[in-house]
Amino acid sequence: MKVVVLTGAGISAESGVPTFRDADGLWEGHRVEDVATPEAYEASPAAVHRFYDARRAALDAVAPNPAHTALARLEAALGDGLLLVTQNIDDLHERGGSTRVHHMHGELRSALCRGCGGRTPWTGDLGDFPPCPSCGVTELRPDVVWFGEIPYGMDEIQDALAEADLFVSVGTSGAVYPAAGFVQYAAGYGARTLELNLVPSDGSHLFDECRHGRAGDLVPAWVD
Ligand code: BJW
Repeated sequence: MKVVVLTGAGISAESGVPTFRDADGLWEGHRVEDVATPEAYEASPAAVHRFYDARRAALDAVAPNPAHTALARLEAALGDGLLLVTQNIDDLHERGGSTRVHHMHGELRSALCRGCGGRTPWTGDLGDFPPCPSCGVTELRPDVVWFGEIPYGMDEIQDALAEADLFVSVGTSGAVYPAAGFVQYAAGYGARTLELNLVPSDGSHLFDECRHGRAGDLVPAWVD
C-alpha cells in the first residue's frame, strides 16, 4: 500500500499555531500573500524577518497534537510506503514522532543563504543578518518557499503521487498551488483520494471522500 499524506496549517491549529486563511490569519494586518513574497522581503527584510522570528520563537510554546502523533504511527506501520508531505514550516510532525517529513515550503528552524544556496539549521533570530556558515559572506534569509518560488522536492512528490494507492489531504484550504493540484494529479494516476479538513476546502469536490471535523479527531480515527 502506497500512501501520500499532504498536511497544511489546519493540522497544527489544535496545537495553537495560527492558520493563514481563517479568522485569525492576518499578520499585523497583512495577508500572507502580501508578506510571503520575495518582493516583500526586498522591500522590507526587517519586517519579514520579524514575521518569521516571531513564529520561530512561538514554536517553543506549542506541542504536537493527536493528529501529528497518529501520522507517526502511520509511518511506523507503512515504512517506505508513506510519503508525508507538509506545507507547514513548523516542526510538529518531527516532534510528534515522524522521522521522514518532506517540508515542501521549507522550515522555520532552517536558514537559506542568498549567495550560495546553502541550508543551515537555525534556531535563533535571523533579524540580525548573520553571515552564512558555508560561504561566510552573504545574507541569510528564512528557508521558506514564498509565492513565485519553486517548492522543495517536487520531482519526488510527483513520483510518489503517481505511484500512490491513496492520497490524503489534511488541514489545508486548497488555495495554494502546486499543493492544491496534488489531488487531481494523484487521481489521474488512479489513486483514491480522501480529504480530512475542518470545513470543505476549495477543492473538496475533487476528492472521492471528504470527512469534515477537527484533525485531532479525524486523523487518529482514520489511521487507527
Ligand atoms: C483545520 C483545523 C482543524 C483549521 N482541523 N482542519 C493563479 C492560479 C494558480 C496558481 C497561481 C496563480 N497565481 C499564482 C499562482 C502560484 C502560487 C499560488 O498558488 N497562488 C495562489 C494564491 C493562487 N503558488 C506559488 O507561487 C508556489 N510556487 C509555484 O507555483 O512555483 C511554480 C512551480 C511549482 C511547481 C513546479 C514548478 C513550478 C509557491 C507557494 C508558496 C506558498 N508559501 C506559503 C508561505 C510559506 C512560508 C510560511 O509559512 O510563511 O505557504 S503561503 C501559505 O499558504 C503557506 C502555506 O503552506 C500555504 C497553504 O496554506 P494552508 O496550509 O492550506 O493553510 P490555510 O490557512 O489556507 O488553510 C487551513 C485549513 O485548515 C482551512 O481549510 C481550515 O478550515 C482548516 N482547519 N483548523 C482540521 N482543527
